[in-house]
Amino acid sequence: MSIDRLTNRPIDMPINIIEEKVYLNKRITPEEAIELFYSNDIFRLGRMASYATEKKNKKNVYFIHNRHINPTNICVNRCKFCAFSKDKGENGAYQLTLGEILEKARSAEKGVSEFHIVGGLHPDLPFEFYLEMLRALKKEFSHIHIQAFTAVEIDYFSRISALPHKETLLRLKEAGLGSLPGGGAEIFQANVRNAICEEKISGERWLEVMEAAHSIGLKSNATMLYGHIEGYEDRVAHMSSLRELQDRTGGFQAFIPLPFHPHNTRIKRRLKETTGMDDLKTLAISRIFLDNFDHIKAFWIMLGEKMAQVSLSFGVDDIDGTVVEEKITHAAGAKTSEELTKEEIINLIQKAGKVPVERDTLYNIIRMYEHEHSTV
Ligand code: V47
Ligand code: SF4
Repeated sequence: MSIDRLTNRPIDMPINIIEEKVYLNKRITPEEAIELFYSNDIFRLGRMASYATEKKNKKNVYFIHNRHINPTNICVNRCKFCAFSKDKGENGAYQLTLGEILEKARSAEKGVSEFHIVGGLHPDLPFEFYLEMLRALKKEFSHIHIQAFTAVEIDYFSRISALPHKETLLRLKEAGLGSLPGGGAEIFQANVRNAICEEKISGERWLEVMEAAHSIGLKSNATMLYGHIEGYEDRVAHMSSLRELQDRTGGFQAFIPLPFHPHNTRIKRRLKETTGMDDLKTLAISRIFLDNFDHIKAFWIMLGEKMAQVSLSFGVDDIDGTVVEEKITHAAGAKTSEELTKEEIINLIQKAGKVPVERDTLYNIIRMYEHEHSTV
């Protein structure tokens, strides 16, 4: 057994064995994924991840013309890592009326194809409010896809309406819900989850909601919040649960690792932001490990534009979208802007040597920018 010079860790599984499996299109095991996390051979990880993504997506990098709307930051959960949420009545707490939500939707640029809507678990708003919101948005913007409500919100709606998950989702779908975003997943492992968000539904329940959504034809994404108190083993266990569910349902579209932003949060153990090395490793390993996910997304708002651009050489094939207004990460100290124009996104992708592809929420191609070159 040899010793890794950088980490001083025994190497009992040389990377070239894992590498061989990747290039033979074989699934890697959780143990092998953990081994990759302990490696600092970032170029090797990038080559493997690029191989894995190009097999699925060629040189295409997807983005969407979207607008985020957060109807309320009032939340009964108050997760320790969340700087966005407030108690009712607290300074800075807000709750948009239906009219204000519609105003935000009306302010969206021409060409927007998706509204991305997530918010806190409000103590008093009835389930009917959310159904009404979907109906009103669909009535005025029938052509715009609504991707809304994390699995955590869906479970909350099911509790306040006393309906099973599937019935809750069916009613939302009937009112206009098009798909689910991937939030609320955090880290599924109970010891970590209890330490950072003890009021939140368990990892098992998050997966049950997604299974119910997939069973009625609603696609979804899946996230992982990393860089707080979890270890590499927790990240891999989290991704293993997602890979297992995806084998059964095929309903996940993109996996989105979200780097923890520590400012104004109640997680004191780690006040530093994630490093570039950790961000690239996590994205690359997720691409290699989640062989049944079509897309790995770098949410540029959280990663920063430059890191998101570099990640396109580390397995990422989706860079999210125009966003316009972002409250969750900015409450926790994000320094990125809240909006990128389509032109700026196209430029980032082209300058990384990839082909920008504007997509809709379900990855139907709206336009490819194969032959255009910007000057910046
Ligand atoms: O679930 C909260 C995360 C998520 C912090 O599906 C934080 O396409 C970092 O899920 N530092 C909500 N992250 C956002 C989300 C999302 C974003 C963009 C695209 C999609 C998609 C989904 O934000 C939460 C939580 O994991 N979050 N606080 C923080 N301090
Ligand atoms: Fe509420 Fe979501 Fe923030 Fe947790 S992460 S406190 S559930 S808004």
